[in-house]
Amino acid sequence: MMSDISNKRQEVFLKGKEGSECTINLHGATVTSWKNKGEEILFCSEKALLDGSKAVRGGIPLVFPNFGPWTLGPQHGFARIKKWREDDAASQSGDGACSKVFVLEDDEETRKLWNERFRLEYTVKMEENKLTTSLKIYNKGESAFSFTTLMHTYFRVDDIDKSGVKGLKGVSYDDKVDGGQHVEDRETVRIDKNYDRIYKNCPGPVELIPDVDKPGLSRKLIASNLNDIVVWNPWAEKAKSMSDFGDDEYHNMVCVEAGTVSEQVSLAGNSDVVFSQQIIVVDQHSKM
Ligand code: TA6
Repeated sequence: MMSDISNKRQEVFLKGKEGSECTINLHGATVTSWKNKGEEILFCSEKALLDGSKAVRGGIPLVFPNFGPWTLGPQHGFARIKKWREDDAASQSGDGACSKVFVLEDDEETRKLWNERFRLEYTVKMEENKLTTSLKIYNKGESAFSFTTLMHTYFRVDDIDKSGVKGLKGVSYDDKVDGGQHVEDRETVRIDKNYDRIYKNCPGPVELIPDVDKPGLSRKLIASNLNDIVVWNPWAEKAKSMSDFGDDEYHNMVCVEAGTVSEQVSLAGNSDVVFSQQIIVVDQHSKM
């Protein structure tokens, strides 16, 4: 008898050596945890809902087919709140890597919102010191469709006041809090208030430095086809307004999100495109 799976955790695990483990919830195919050699790299709110009632507040929610407020449906689109299925046949493991593949296709519910035929194939690959998330988007229809997409990665930090983001100097950004367009002039962006910025057409990898007093430690984000970087922290006031986020949890997270959001992507009928990010744990002090 089919259980009511919408109310149960539907988790899939990738297990590696030395305490490395990745957890993916079929709700939104959301990576909810990545422990690299036992160290949790991602942030997931203790109040996050995993029962399918709303997007997971943490990990790596997937944004498709629309980043931000959407006249046709829920903010950030439906991909992060739909139930995905695991493609068992595509799972792989060996030579120090293991991966799982998840699939979402259009259905009556999505077509009511966005009348397009699509197939999404999402691959989560875990290696030592690296997590790669790749999203392949197929347009199953005959005519082109347009979308924006983003990997909404929540990184864990011990203390937001000590953290910083490198690699954004000289990049223009839309400031969604204070308004206007600006150019970043800092080598390291420090977060000291509500940040909600879209850095556009970033030339290269960005790095999250969890503690600027330990510059040898970072999380390097190398994106492919995802040229915009969103930096977000709700800070104190917004944190209090979020029921699935602890009032003080803003101290322990920062979102650094690779996406293509500043312009719509047009995908021709019967074709596909791949977007991916590599998150690399850098520890320059570790033994080579
Ligand atoms: O990525 C930044 C952002 O667009 C913010 O504006 C904020 O809304 C955040 O996403 C979280 O959105 P959510 O719909 O998950 O509450």
